Order: sequence, then structure tokens, then C-alpha cells
Amino acid sequence: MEELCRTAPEVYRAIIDEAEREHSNLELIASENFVSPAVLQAMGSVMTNKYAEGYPGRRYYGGCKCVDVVEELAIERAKELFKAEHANVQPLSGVPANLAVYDAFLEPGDTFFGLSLSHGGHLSHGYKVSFTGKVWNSIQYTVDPETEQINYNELLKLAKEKKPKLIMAGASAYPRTLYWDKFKEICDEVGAYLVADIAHIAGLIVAGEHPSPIPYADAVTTTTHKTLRGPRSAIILCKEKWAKQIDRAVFPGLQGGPHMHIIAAKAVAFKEALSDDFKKYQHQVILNAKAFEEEFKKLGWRLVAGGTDTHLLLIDVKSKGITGKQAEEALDKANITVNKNTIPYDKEKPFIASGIRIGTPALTTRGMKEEEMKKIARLIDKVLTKIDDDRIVQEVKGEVKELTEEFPLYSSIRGK
Ligand code: DSN
Repeated sequence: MEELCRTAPEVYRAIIDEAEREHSNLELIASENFVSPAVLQAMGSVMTNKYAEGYPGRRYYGGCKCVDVVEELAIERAKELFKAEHANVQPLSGVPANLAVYDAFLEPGDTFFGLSLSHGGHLSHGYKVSFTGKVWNSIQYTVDPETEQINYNELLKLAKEKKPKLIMAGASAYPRTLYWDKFKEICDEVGAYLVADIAHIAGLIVAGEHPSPIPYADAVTTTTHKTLRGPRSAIILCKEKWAKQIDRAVFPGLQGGPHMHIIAAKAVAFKEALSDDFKKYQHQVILNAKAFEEEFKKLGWRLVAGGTDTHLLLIDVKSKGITGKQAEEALDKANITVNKNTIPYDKEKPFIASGIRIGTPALTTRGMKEEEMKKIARLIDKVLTKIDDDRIVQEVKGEVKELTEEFPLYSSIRGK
């Protein structure tokens, strides 16, 4: 990065520092991952220069021969990965992808269902302060107070009463399996479209570690940078019969020029995701989450929904007298990165929260396995049970350093 260093040394420094931070911290944010050098190179390429409004072969600009190649590759690979009839690879990120799907299927003011944010849903599933909760009449469903999982019978009752035109199925902080067949039965019963937002679990789905919504859903949205381990972006998959209205909703409905450097990087990441190594990686992501579950239970922590079937766990830290915010801050000091998260029926506001969310995709990319997860669970327990003890934080920080040195990250960028 000599040119970058010469032109903007302060930006160069911040990038090197970020690579160093990613290397020297234990990254447990469930929605984060580390892309390959090949994905990074495609993102940092000359394709950022090109305007390409339209779709391959039907552009509003000349000179699109090369960007057409990468967009066609990304589309074909996305279809192959997910076994989907149609793929649109232009959405800029998860929220724009969801907006495009709502726009394709709903009129302003129409009613749709989304899982409540504090029960594991996402802002763009109709949360009141989100655009999606303002333009459309969103009704937020919740999880069962006992099981902390979706109660499909209750959801059916609510759907019969409120008659949504669309049900959004999917979550950002839901540790258990989502049953797409049950969502589909409910949608059929009330004549609603079924949309699945698989942003968190897309990688698990392509590797067969979680059921796929593709046979059931009218449309599926996903970001590409979480378990899928691609660039920060999104795609929409749908049945052929909806292809035209989805494509029109993305462009010209919501977006202008697609980000061709990112589409190039998606084509690279999807090729990586088609490999056997990627399947093995996703299997390890699940084994690692299970190892966390076992160890945290042994250490006496209450896990929301009783545990996990996926890449993430929600720990109810309030059950041991601390807030999510305190836990996040204490762990941060020891170089362990998590995020505070509301838990179902939380009495705390989202900025304080009663839980923390932890996920295994990033550390699994570094090569860590069950043994390391168990060790990290014990380090987290050590910090959280003596939250004000700086001596313990320093001790844990030392152990984190040993672990991160054993599993180095981005050595060529850091020059170490
Ligand atoms: N903000 C993401 C997450 O952390 O789950 C979802 O988009």
C-alpha cells in the first residue's frame, strides 16, 4: 500500500491499525467475519470507476463489457450456491435489499409482519423508527415467553386476525433454527408473500447446516459479509415469476449505479463459498457455537432459548446482575469484542440491554476450534464474574494475546 501511505498517511495508518486490532482482539460479534485477500483485492480494484446502471447486456452506459463479466459470474454463482431461480446481486446492503423486496410486493400503507427487534428481529423488519416501519403498516411478532422461540401457532392466530400481505421471516439475534415450512403454511393460510432474510445464516444454509428457505419463500434477502464471508453488501434471490418486479425495485426503483468493485468481490466470495473447504468451515462454525454453549452452561450462565442451533448465542448477563453494556465494556478492555443485545421481554433499553450476543464465524475463520472456544468462554466468565477487577482484565488480556498470536490474521497487511 505504498501509494496510499504516500498520499494519505493518516488513512493508511488507520487501516494498518485496524488490521492490527482485528488480529489482536478476539472478534465475537456474530455478524462479522474476515474476508480473504482475494476478496479484498477485488474490492480495491478499478471496477470502482465504472458506472453501469441497468443489468448485464442492458446498460445505460457504454464500456460495460468487463463489468458485465463479473456481474454475470456473481449472478450465476449466487444461483448455484443457493439453488435459486433468480438472483439480483446489485443491492448495496441488507436494508436496501429488504426495502426493494417490500417495494416489489407492497403498496405504501400495506400491512406486513416482522420479528420484533428486541426479540431478535432487525430494524428493517418494520421497527418503528426505521423507514420500513413508517412507509408500511408493520406489525411486530414476538417469541414465546417460555421457550424464547417463535411460536408458530400463535403467529398463525395473529396472521388470521391482522391479515398481513407479507411476512418477513428472519432474524439478527435468534439462536435457534427457523422453520421455513411453518412460515409458508401460515402465509398460504392468509394469502401473504413469504420473504426470508437469511443475512446471519446464509453461509450455514449453503453448506447444509441450516434448512434453506429457497423452496418456500417468494423472495430471500441476505447480506454477503456475515457467515457468507464476502464483501459488505447484499443480494436478493427469488422465484423466476418475481424476477422482473424485484429487478425493477432495485434499479431503477431504489438504486442508481451498482458498485461494480463490490459485485466483483461477490463473484470471488461466491466461488470460495462453492468449495468443500467452505462447507467444512461452516460445520466448524456450528461445532464451535456448541462448544461455547456447553462451556457457558457448565459455568452457570443462562442462555436465551436454552442454547443454539446456529453460529450465535445470546447470554442473559442480567441473570448474574450486570447489564449488557457493562459486559461489553469490560470485555472490550480485555480485547474480547462482543455486542450488548436485548433479550426477549427485556426491561432495559437497547443501549443498555440485558444480554450479550456472541458468534463464532470470525474466530472459526482464524482456524480456532472447540478447545479454543472453551478457553474463551472461561476467559469471558473470569472477566464478567469480577467485572470491576482491573487485575483480572490485565491477566485475561495477556491470555488473549497468547491465543491471537497462535492464530495470526492478515500478516501481510500488518507486515508481521
Ligand atoms: N447489524 C447487523 C447485526 O449485527 O446483526 C444486522 O444487520
